[in-house]
Amino acid sequence: MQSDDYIFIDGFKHIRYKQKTYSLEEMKNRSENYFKWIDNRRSVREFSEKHIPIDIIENIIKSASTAPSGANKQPWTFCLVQNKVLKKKIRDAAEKEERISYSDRMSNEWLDDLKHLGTNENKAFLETAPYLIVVFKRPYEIDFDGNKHQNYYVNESVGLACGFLISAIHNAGLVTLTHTPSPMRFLEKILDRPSNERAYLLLPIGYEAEKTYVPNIHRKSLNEVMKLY
Ligand code: IYR
Repeated sequence: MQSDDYIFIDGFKHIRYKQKTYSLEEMKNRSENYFKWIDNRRSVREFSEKHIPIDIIENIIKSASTAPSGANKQPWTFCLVQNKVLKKKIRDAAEKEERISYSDRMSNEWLDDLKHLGTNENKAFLETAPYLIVVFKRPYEIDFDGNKHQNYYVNESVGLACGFLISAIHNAGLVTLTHTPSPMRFLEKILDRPSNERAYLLLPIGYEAEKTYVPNIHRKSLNEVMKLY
């Protein structure tokens, strides 16, 4: 019996893969519909406290963790915070840093650039959202003997995983925003993370608040973002 389900390359098993394909008409519809769907995603800063079953969030995190990564090292950890005491600790620490950032660390040009978004040092969403996902990058792994092993393209890999995460959140009909309190090392301490993890991004996740408004901003046109050669 011969099978072409798999082959070996340099002693490593490679399994047969076939991407699902569509007719050109279906491709046109699917690509257009996907664009319309994802173009509808917005960063939301006001959350409802409404509970969300954890298995939904677990599916979302599993989706994020399918992102490509350097040498398939998957150099990320998603800390899912639902504990109210921890959420308050994170909010207090984030607001402490943000107060300093808004008053001293950010340049006037930066503050001007943010004005139309209406952000400030108040981060109530860190307590109101039913869950926070704190994404950590892992620049290296530590083996059982304590030896360090570098990961590759760590920022790119974790950035891609966060993109997948945001898309999975939108797909579930939930909202999020990419929050980057700076510096954000307090997250490593509060969540007691191992020495090879660095806080990368903080995302509250939940339903939007009853009546939510978002800034009236627009995407760049295709002409601005694409150059055909
Ligand atoms: N980290 C701050 C400031 C901030 C910075 C950028 I760049 C934004 O796009 C939005 C906000 C905050 O979260 O408020």
